[in-house]
Amino acid sequence: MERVYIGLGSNLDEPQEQLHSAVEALGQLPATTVAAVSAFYSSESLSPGQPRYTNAVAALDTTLAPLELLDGLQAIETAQGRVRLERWGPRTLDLDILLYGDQVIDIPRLKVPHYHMQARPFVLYPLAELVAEDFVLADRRRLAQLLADCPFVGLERL
Ligand code: PH2
Ligand code: MG
Ligand code: MG
Repeated sequence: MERVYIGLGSNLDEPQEQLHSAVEALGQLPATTVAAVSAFYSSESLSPGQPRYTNAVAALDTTLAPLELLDGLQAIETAQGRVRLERWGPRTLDLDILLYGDQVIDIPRLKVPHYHMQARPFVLYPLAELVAEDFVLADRRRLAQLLADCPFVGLERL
């Protein structure tokens, strides 16, 4: 059994509803339970000219292997109308594996810890709600240090 943290994001078609539906779908993945979900946060898109995002982080306990979990997440994205047109395009649902236990994974389909998560307030602040103060990421970075380097700017807790 591994503790896994998933980043959820949406900026199309009622983002808050998309996130609620996604949490329910995560709980229906085989061999997986949802242990906790953070508050939802609203922020500007990193890509200029796109609608605002709603983001959250969910903690899962699962015995799915990393790529089995990734397949499950991509099936949920597709079921909720995700269309992959352009990189970083607007999306109904984005589900990213942020952390998978204490594993570091670097294969073409999957990089864990998730690239860029250390600099994204809409990932770090919801994650911080779900873990202890002295939490250390799989690649040994301390969450407290990442938070100190990533101000709570432009983030609105919903
Ligand atoms: N995801 C992106 C691009 N830009 N901006 C915000 N605020 N939140 C996101 O989740 C996000 C983004 C691509 O994954
Ligand atoms: Mg993403
Ligand atoms: Mg993604």
